[in-house]
This record gives sequence, structure tokens and C-alpha cells, in this order.
Amino acid sequence: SIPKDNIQGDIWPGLPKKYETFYFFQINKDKGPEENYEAFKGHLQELIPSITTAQQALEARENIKQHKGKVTVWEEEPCHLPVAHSNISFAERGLVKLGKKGIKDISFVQGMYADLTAESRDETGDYKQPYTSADGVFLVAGTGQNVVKAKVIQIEALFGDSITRLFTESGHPRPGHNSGREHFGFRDLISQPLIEGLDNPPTGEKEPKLVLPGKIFIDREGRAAPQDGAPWAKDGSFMVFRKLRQYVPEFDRFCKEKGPEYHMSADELGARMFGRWKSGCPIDLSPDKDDESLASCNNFDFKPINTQDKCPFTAHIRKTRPRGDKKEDESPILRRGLPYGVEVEDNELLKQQTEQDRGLLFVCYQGSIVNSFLKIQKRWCNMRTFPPGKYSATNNEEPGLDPIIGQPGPNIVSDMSIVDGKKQTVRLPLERWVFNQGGEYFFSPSISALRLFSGL
Ligand code: N7H
Repeated sequence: SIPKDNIQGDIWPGLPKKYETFYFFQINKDKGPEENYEAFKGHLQELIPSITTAQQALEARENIKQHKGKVTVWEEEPCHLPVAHSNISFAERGLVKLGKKGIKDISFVQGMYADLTAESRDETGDYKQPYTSADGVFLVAGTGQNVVKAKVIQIEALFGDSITRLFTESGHPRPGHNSGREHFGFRDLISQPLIEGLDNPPTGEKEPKLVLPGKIFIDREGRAAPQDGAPWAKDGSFMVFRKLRQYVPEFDRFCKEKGPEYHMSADELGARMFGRWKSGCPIDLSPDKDDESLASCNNFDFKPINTQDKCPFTAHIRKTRPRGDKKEDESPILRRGLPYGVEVEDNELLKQQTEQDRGLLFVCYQGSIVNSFLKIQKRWCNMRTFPPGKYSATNNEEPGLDPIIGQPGPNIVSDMSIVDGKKQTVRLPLERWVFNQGGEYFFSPSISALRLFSGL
């Protein structure tokens, strides 16, 4: 099975994080006429012992669990626990500088900008930062803001002028009872695919089955594509990063206006767009009211799958992980993102208009970008015909777009099929509340690959 001490901890089980800084850097060449990167490699060697592995991340999470209730682990309270964890990932251009070409994933090799602007209805103007110059990214995460800051300074000092800092992005929890919720107010990161050999099998009959490790890790059983041109890639994983801005007052206004029009409350309409209530409770299990006791529940499969009486065909969680609508969990991703930006301010509430920047630093890991992230975004969320086989005259043809992340293109109507409060199947015209601000595809190598990169 996967050696837990040879994989980076953010892939699995996820670094314990409340705060996280993504530090995007360029690798600088050594002084002199030659194209050498020995200084960077030397510093990488020094960094490796402090990279949090899966085994260490497991222990850290366990430690936090045990202390919960006894001491508060967040940094505002005096506590010895806050620790910062670091991981590192490279874009194709960074791997090339380190002499490590050979990954076969056309999307990764081209980079996100070329890939998504070509086919996925992103706009070139979306890119607010020079993601296309980033050779790599340091991920520094922890339960306290100050320890994260200190670790970033330490890494920057370690690498000195062997790197250039391009920019950073920082995520943090929302305050008070909204901690654990994203900006629209929904609890996030409840459901993740469970991996054979790492996770315990699911206990519920209707829960998605274990996925083969090759769906997430390179060159393991169930792999998407062999990486025979890059044997060092084994046990690494592709990391997708996207900064997604959210338009919260506009989303709230829409739910308040459209809810009654569709004979339901604002909360009911929002729940139908997500497939879960704000608490996290799946509407497939409790269609009429939020039920906190089911907030973490994953034991549902949308069956009978030709109906959407409970969960709309295009609800965010049904589009992104179709469960019973598909024979198997074919495009699993491990989501590791967190919110960024300030809370909605009074003047924004008053005007029902977004002025400040806030949203989600979306991160996910997979064994193939083409078969997972891209398939979810382009072939599932952006396609009006997905999930397949749902055509019916009563729901007026196609299911429609994912209401949260679907991207309407030219000549593509942005709406979804929905069963309203009077049990009629009708169409709900959608607005857009999530806008891409840029991102990049990275590769998160195994510890042994990092050692190889560093010349060890
Ligand atoms: Fe989504 N949100 O934070 O409100 N997502 N997501 N997502 N998403 C999910 O079930 C959200 C985005 C997936 O296993 C929940 O854990 C927002 C992208 C997948 O049943 C909530 C944005 C992609 C799942 C959100 C956003 C995905 C999922 C319910 C953008 C992939 C798991 C919590 C700003 C391309 C489905 C949960 C399952 C669930 C939110 C983006 C994918 C609340 C606001 C770009 C696979």
C-alpha cells in the first residue's frame, strides 16, 4: 500500500489547517552563464526534513482531536499546539528547470491558462496574478496565523535569492459560528472520497465505495495513465489551485427573491442549488428541512436516479460527484481548499452588491487532471446534458448547469431544472456568483522524488 511516510500530507489526510498561505515562487538560476539551479536544489535538500508527510499529518490531526475540549487549539488561546506544516508543489516549468520533464498529462504540461481559456469558458482577463510564471508553490498551513507567518519567513530565508517571491494567497476561517463554513454560509469539506489502503471502508450502505489509490496517486493500482516517462512521479499527485471569488450579497438576494417565486424559502432554494442544507445535511435524506443531526452524513445515493423530487439533477454536489447517477466514482478529487477574504460588510449588505474580494482558495488533488478536475468542470458542471439519461419532456429537456460553478458560454442558456415548492418541474434561470481569478496546475511529488530533485 501507499507508504505514508513518502507522500506529502496535504494530499492525504490533509494538513490540519485553519490558516494557510500559498507562496508562489520562481526558481532562480545560479550566478554565471550556465543554466544551473544548484543553489535552489541545495536549499530544497534542507527543506525536505521539515515537509509534513501523510504519517505526520495523521499524528498532528490525532493530537488536535485529543486536545479538543481540554484546551483550545486556536492561536488566540494560550496553547502549545499550534504548529505550522509545509508542503511543496511544482508547475511543469519548475520541473523542467530541475531537469524533470516527462509527466504525461496534457493539461499539466500546458498549464491552466492555456487549457482553460481554450475550452473551459474562462476569460483571459480572469488571471489577476502571474500564475503563468510560477515554477512552484509552498503550502504553509496550521491552526494559528502567527505560526504560519513565522514558517513562511523561515522558508523565505532558507531559500534566499535562489527563489523570487511572485505573490502569496492566504486563507483563513470565517469568524465565530461560521468557522467551517464557506462564504455563502454552507458547511464545506464534509464529503471526500475514501481511498483503498489508506482509509477505513465506509460503513453506510449508500455511501460511495472506496476508490483505488491510483485515482489520486500516480502509478498505483487503478491509475488513470502510466507515467513511464517519469518514474519518479510515483506516489505524487496533481494539485489544482484556483482562486474563486464569490458574490455573496448577490447570491443571498437571488435566494430571497426567487425562493418565494418558486414556492419555497430562501434557505430551501439555496439547499436545492447545493444539494445540502447550510448545516451540511443532505437534501436527499431530508428534503423539507435542515437537520443538524445529519450534517456530516454521506449515506445517500440520489436513488431512484431518474427523479429529482428531493435533489435536483444539477445540484452542486450531484454534478460534481454523481454517486448513484454513475456506476462508479469515476472522477474523485480530494478537496483541500479554504475561504479567503473579509466578511460581508454593512454597505455591501445594504446595496446587495459585492465590493470586497472574498471567496474560496480552491485546491484539489487527483491522479489525472484531465480525468478528474477538468472532467468535473467542463464535462459535468458546464454541460447542460449532465447527468446523462435525465431527458424528459416534463423537465423541459436538459438538467442544466451547476448553479454554483457552471460557466455559461456563448449561446448557452444558464438555467437548471428544479422541482418547485408545488412539486412542479420548472426551470430556474441562474445568475453567476462564482468568478475565477486565476490558478495553476501543480504536481506534488513524493518525498523520495523531492530528494531526487535536490540531488540527494
Ligand atoms: Fe464544491 N461551497 O463551499 O459552498 N462544494 N464548491 N467544488 N464540491 C461542496 O459535500 C463550493 C468547486 C466539489 O462528495 C459542498 O463536502 C463553492 C469546484 C465536490 O458529495 C459545498 C465553490 C469543484 C464536492 C461546496 C466550489 C467542486 C463539493 C458541500 C466555489 C470541482 C463533493 C460539502 C466557489 C471542479 C460532493 C461537501 C460529494 C461539495 C462549495 C467549487 C467540487 C458547500 C462555494 C471548482 C467534488
